Amino acid sequence: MLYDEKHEAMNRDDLEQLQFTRLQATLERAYGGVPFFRKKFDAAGLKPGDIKSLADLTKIPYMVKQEMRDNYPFGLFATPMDDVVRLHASSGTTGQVTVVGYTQNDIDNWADLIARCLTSYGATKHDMIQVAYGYGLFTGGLGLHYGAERLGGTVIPISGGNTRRQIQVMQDFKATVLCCTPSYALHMAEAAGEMGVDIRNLPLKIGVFGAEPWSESMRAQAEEKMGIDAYDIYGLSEVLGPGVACECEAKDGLHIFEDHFIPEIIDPESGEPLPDGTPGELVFTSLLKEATPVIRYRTRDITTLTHEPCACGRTHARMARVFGRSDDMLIIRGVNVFPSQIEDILVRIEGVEPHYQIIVDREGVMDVVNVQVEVSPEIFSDEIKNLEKLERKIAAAIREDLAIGAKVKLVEPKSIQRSEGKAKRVIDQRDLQK
Ligand code: DLL
Repeated sequence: MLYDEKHEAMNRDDLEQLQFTRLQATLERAYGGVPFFRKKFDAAGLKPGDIKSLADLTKIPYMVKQEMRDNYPFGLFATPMDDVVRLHASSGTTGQVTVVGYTQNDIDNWADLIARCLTSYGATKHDMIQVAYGYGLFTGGLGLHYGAERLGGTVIPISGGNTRRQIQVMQDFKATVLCCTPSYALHMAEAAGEMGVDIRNLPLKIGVFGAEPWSESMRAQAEEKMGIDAYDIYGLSEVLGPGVACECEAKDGLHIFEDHFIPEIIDPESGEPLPDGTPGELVFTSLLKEATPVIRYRTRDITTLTHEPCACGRTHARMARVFGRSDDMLIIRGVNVFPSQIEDILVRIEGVEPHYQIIVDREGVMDVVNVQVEVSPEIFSDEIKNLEKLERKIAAAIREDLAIGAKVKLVEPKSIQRSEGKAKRVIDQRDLQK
């Protein structure tokens, strides 16, 4: 089933024509309304009118997250604040936040795109949709919420957390669709088992999982343990929130809503465009967003694109599941964390050396973060109880600043391997490829 057959199954020529018309309007709006874009275009010697075809898009310089941070909070807004009806922010913590705005049209378009996703997973207005993504500045909860209402389903706006209550509500309200991160879904399945509830025997039939990398083996586990079909949903706050791309019944890549976004894949080192099938960094240009348009925004997500036809009838290009990042951002239980943020905390603590390693693993279904930190020889020869105290102090600082739990271990001076090039700060032992 297609929610918007006219746009989702458009033939390529018509789609490209539509993209170009919308691109021109976006460029005019950005150039006219946002000094940042005007400066950027002027510096490149470009005017919106110089973009005479979709191929000309490559003349425009890329946009990066740092530029969003530099313009915090509202510097990239293309509409007056009176027309902005909602704000969201990326899930990064202090210092890393980027703010995005939505006009009423933006909210309407977003709801339509989520309704498309839910339809492609087989949901209808008869469904009872439990939205267990976090509500708030994070786009997950409210994004899914409005889309589920647009579809006409019944929304349970439970937000994240309080797992026993999630299971109770799922059971009592007879939820048929569950929206949350894949790791939280697996955690729910475990918790249900402990409560003596077998989710397979409940009416739940569809999982709408995203916001973090996951794997085919996680899909298989979720489907088996919950008796559902689990589908991938992708998006990022800077570009929209959830609903930039979603899987269809074929579960063979995520259709990118190309009537709203132009995707590109580039070499993260050289910035050169790459052909279909070659892994690279995903770049998006928004075509309809009014409040915070993006032009050639580098997501840092690594994937491949394909324009091969899909069995479902949608003509939009597909991306493979995201299988890496071109920066070192980690997503720990849904919270975006940069190693540099951990480093900032360590350097504030006396006796700690700037040599550290972050080891991320998955125990059962939960992400576990171990931080190994070198200490000065004087500290290392101190009593065990003082070392333990210091470990607790660092862990508390990490929890307070970054909202993630980490196990901290102090290690001997010079025991962490030194690198000759870039330091390898992160060892990610979670196997997300399987
Ligand atoms: O995570 C939006 C979202 C909410 C998507 C709910 C899906 C469901 P941010 O907090 O800005 O927005 O984080 C965006 O999360 O650049 C990816 O690295 C990662 N990500 C999002 N969806 C997926 C996915 C939301 N399906 C960043 N698979 C993105 C892998 C994902 N990674």
